[in-house]
Amino acid sequence: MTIDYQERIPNNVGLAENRTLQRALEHWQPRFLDWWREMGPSDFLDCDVYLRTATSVDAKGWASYGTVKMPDYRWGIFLADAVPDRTIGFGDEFGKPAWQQVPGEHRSTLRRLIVTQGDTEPASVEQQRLLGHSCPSLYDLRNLFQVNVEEGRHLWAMVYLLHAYFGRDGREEAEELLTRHSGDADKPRILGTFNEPISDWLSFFMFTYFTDRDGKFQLKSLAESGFDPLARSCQFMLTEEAHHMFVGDTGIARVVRRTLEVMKELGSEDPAAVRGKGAIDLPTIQRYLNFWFSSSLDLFGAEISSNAASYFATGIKGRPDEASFADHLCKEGAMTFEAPDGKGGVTTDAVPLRNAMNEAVRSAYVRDCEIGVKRWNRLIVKAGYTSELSLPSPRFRRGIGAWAGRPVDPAGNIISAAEWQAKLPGWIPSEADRSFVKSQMQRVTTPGKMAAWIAPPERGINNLPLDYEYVHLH
Ligand code: BYC
Repeated sequence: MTIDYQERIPNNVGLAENRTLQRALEHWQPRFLDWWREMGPSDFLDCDVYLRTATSVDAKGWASYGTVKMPDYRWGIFLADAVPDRTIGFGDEFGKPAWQQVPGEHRSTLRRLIVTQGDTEPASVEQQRLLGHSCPSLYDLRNLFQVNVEEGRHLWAMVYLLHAYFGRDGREEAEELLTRHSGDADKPRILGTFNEPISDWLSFFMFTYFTDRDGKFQLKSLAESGFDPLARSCQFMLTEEAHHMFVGDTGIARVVRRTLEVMKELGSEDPAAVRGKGAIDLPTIQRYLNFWFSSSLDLFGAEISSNAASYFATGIKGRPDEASFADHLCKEGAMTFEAPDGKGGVTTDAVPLRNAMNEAVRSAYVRDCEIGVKRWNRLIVKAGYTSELSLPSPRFRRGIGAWAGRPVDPAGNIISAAEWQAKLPGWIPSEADRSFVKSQMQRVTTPGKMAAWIAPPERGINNLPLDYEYVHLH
């Protein structure tokens, strides 16, 4: 379905036919723009950026590329096409018609999930707002801004649902989404990872690889929802999310490639020598990986969750690709997982499937994360080295669930609290690591040129050459 760009708020939801809703959203729009100017990419409002914008929601033809100033980006409301006679695909409501309105009994749960999802979107823009000042290339700067404007649109997607389906409470929640801020001591963002600072590009690539991938799994789960407008919103958001993970995956690969080049030039793997040449040594990359992977694991919630069981039972939130499972009821059976036994050992818990949904989705996420790690390791092997990057154990540095606050090393061994305290600084980026990485973040804005710590990408955007001026800075 083509999107109407003549409207003040581009949309494919027939906004013009619902004057009350249109007025409410037009009232929210200037607040969003104020937020963007204040909390979005700082000092780049006047730049011309080569961005893609959605023009239709079908899989092939949705992206149109052109030069835009970010505040003029056409943020809008786009739902994937409706599936005629769609039914709920899981839980106790299996086979019943999907809901076109919010069932009264699920109102507060759905609102809460939509708010939680919506909260992450502006949070990530806030986290990344200063990165433009230290971009390693114009290509990367453009990708950062593409990610930012699309996260802004994802916020629009959730705000539309709040306004259209949740009355006054929904409008109030939409306002609140612009008043909580990432890292704010008084009004932080809802989920932990979205309050972590992203003050260098290595963190940005880790975040887009690991945290946006949580986004993929959560959006896929919500795309199965019995609440059809939520399912269709998330379906379309997923097409945009794919590029964000690409930015992370290729970004980390390029950092690794550059490091390997420098190691070869030097004939040494010595981290200090690698740093001396302006590249980021592999152990530092591993520490950043440990930090963002462990933080992102918490975003799936606890292993045993009555919330998750009830989302599934009631048809509110399913599993990614629900159709690929044989059993959509999950009334029987259990999932086993290991938890600390409280005496320094490990015990195996069997949890009814519905209560273990968070863990099932987290396990699929871990498998997905491993794909990139294998790819980066292939680069290392190809360059003739034996070191490896690896995902730390999912027990490591957890803040949510059975392993929360437990002293566990990256290999998954339970250790003493004292050993944990002493060794943690070597497992995640230390202050010295962060200040070294930050010191390398020198802004490079000559078209086609890259900072010393990152290799060029394999190709440009939309078949344009690498030295295309993706952002015109004036
Ligand atoms: N931090 O039963 P439990 C994305 C809370 S990312 C703080 O274990 P549940 C994006 C939880 O809220 C995807 N609190 O968890 C990526 C609950 O609180 P209450 C975002 C946390 O409810 C990059 C309590 O702990 N989307 O899109 O089964 C850039 C115990 O709850 C955390 C969603 O998250 C945490 N990490 O599952 C831009 C989807 N984890 O009720 C965007 C919507 C748990 O005791 N959210 N808690 O006060 C959900 O589906 C669920 O809320 C969660 C938690 C999966 C997050």
